[in-house]
Amino acid sequence: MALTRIAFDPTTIWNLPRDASAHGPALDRHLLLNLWIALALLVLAHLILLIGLVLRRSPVSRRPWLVEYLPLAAITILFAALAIRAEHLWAQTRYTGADPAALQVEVTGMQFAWYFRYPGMDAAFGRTDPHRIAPGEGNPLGLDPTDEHSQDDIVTSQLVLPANHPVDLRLNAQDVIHGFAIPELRLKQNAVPGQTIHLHFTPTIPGSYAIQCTQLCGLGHYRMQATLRIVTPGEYTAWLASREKARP
Ligand SMILES: [Cu+2]
Repeated sequence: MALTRIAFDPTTIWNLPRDASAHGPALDRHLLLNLWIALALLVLAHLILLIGLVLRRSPVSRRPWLVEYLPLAAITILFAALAIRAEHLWAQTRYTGADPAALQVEVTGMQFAWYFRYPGMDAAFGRTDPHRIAPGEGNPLGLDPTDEHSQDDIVTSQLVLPANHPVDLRLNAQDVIHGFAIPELRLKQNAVPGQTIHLHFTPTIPGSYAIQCTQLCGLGHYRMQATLRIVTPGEYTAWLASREKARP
């Protein structure tokens, strides 16, 4: 009888959402490692308690370094190592620098919507002017039409990205702090007014995913959602061409 090899998939065991980014599996493995270590420490602590109860020895130890300082030092080193590894994984999507060929997309959070801007054929984002912000007139980001780089910019309310191509998002907020989060891409980052925060990653599995706001940003926070569509490179090119044609 042939044995079927079952692949170990942490997302199914811990009921995590599907993983649709290149950096996600490493984060999941680290999360899983943390959970197993926490479980092992819990069991160990209860075993030590039980042994102490059963043996009923004097609580005064003649070797405090062995029962107190050594375990304390080991746990401190373990937690520091876990924190350093977690920081390293976190920084991979922020501080290591995006791929030079990465697709540039600007994300703006405002009460209560997300807008996405693509730089168009000139690959340069045009100037924006806060005085020109007019969502009711189709200019939610305040694009300045007198700037030549603004004229081919594409603003959408849906984020469309090609699969397996690096992406560099620049995150802004117009009014208050919003939380840009896509659980399936293992991404979560505050969008802060006055700051441009870069987030770079590679989406992998085509599909539709919810973009959520994870900061309580006002009365309409509950409806501040958008959709991320990961498509094939061919579909992405066709979508971009259709948006360019539809531009006023
Ligand atoms: Cu928000």
